[in-house]
Amino acid sequence: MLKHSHFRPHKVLTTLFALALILSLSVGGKSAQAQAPASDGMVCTYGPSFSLTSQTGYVGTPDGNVVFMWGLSSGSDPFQYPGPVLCVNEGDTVTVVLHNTLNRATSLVFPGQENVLADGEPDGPVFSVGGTLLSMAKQASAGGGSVTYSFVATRPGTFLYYSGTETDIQVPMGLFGAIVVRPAGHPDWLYGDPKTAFNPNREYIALFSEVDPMLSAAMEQNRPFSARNYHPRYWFINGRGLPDTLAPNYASWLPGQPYGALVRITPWHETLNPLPAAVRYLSVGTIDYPFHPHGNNVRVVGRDGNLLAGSVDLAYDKYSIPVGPGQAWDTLFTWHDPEAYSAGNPVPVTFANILDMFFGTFYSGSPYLGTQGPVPVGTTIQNQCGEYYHIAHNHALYQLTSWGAVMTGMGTYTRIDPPEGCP
Ligand SMILES: [Cu+2]
Repeated sequence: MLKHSHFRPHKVLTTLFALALILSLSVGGKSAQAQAPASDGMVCTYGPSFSLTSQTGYVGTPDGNVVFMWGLSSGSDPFQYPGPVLCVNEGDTVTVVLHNTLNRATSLVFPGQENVLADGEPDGPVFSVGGTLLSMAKQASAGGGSVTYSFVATRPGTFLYYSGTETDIQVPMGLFGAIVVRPAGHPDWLYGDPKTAFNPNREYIALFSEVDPMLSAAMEQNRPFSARNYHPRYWFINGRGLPDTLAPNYASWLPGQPYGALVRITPWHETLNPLPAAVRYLSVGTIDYPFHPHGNNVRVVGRDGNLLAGSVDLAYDKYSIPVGPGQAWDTLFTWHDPEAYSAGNPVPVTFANILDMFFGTFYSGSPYLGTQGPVPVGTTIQNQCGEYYHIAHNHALYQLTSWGAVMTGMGTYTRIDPPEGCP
């Protein structure tokens, strides 16, 4: 049903794509809620001192399954997957106290951070007396152990933290999260360069992960699991699969999966909306995820804590964002409305009779941004003000499934609001 087009689609195509996707979503019986402004966007847990507690819990998947997982929560918060987004400023001395309630030792590593200390001593790999590698970092022992890690956040960017113990088990089981380091004095820049400025009301994160339910079952039942049998069946953004990715942050029906993944944007306008959105892409998966905001480019301005600039600006526009394991891509996202179609400047095609059309729950009833039109009686409509919805997804289409359920998994929407905003 989803026909792919690798050029910037005409707005009519945009609308039709959205319709096709809405059609596919509406058969899932699990429709997502429309978004209120405060309910989307990156959720920061502010530091620079953090307390993370490892614990067990369950996540819901789009095929109706419930999967046992591990997760890291802030302080005494209940189980969540993934861990909190730790937001700090460049130059901060960051401390993370890990409290371990699991029945096995665990630890945390902070790739991209230098001179990490564990309980005040330089951190590093831990070996047994016989020389076997036990962990990449000092461990918090099973059933109540703790370790205090600290480092100075010397460079802006987007980073990961994750378990340094049994990483082939503990990372896919959920012991990971993101760290956002904001440039000193400029919280609304991605890096210490004005070219990376973004609209602070339009800041997003897309943390990609995957889950093998057989690994989860083995851990729940305390059975051994061989990494050679690893076979992921679920692919997530911020811990949720489509259509749950569209639901608000802290949706009550997703208690262990607090973070949504809807990217909300307003068309570029010289005075009303001159700044782009920021989208920070990260992955803890095992292979590349060729993600794209379907039909739109992003501007890649940084990778793994490195501003793409030297003596010249090295930022570039990119259609597919193939986020590899452990990588971070810092991007700016702008949406243009070049044709400015409206009732007074109509789309030059003939529309089908209303009886020959299928209306998904997010369609406004009009092809014009900011306009709501008639939909057949009885149609459920979640469109709020004539906004558009447009797919953004992993282009490896088997990863746009949930154990075979198509058009779920690693996908979300871009929501395009009218320039005057949405009441
Ligand atoms: Cu696509």
